[in-house]
Amino acid sequence: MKFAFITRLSAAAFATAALLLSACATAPTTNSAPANASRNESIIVVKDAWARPTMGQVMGNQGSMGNMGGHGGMHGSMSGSTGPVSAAYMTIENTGNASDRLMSATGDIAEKIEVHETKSKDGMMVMQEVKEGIEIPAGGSVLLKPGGYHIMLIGVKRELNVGDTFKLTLKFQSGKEMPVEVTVREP
Ligand SMILES: [Cu+2]
Repeated sequence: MKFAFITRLSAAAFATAALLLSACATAPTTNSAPANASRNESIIVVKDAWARPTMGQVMGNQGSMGNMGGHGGMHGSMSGSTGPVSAAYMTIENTGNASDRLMSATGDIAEKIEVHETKSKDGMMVMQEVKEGIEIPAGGSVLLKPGGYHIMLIGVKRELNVGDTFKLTLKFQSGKEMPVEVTVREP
C-alpha cells in the first residue's frame, strides 16, 4: 500500500513534500531534544515563562489591572478567601509531529494550580478552568497570556516579588512532564 501510494505521487508533489520537510527540520527553535524523533510524538519547548507579582493583586488595584483583560480585578477579589493568587504565562511550542495537550501543572508554590482561560462573556471578562486541556498542535505554539490561557496559582505560599523565580511542572496528555522555571515580573 505504502509503496504504491508513493509511486503515484507526481514528481512535483514529491518535491513539495521534501521542501516542507526540510523547512520543518531547520525551524529556528532548537532548544529541545535531538531531532531523532521521526516517530509520532510531541516535542515540547517552553519559552518566556513568567508570573505576576502577588503584591498588586492583594492590594486590589482593580483600576489598572482592568486593562489587563479584567483578570487582575477577579484575582483581587478572589484573594480575600483563598489567599494570594497569581497567574503564570508562557509560550508553549511543539516542534514534534504529533499534537499534545497541556492538561495540568503542579508545583509547591501554591495550594492549588489550575489551567484557566479568560474569556469575554456577556461583555464581562470571566475565567474558568480548562478541564479538557489546551491543545498544542504539532509544529505550532500556544501563547498563555493575560486575557487568555493561563496557569492559575491559588493560595500562593510566599510573596512573589519582581525577579523571584519558582518552579512548575507542566503535565501533558502524552504523559510528558516538563519542568519550567517561572520568573516573576510586571505584566
Ligand atoms: Cu485564572
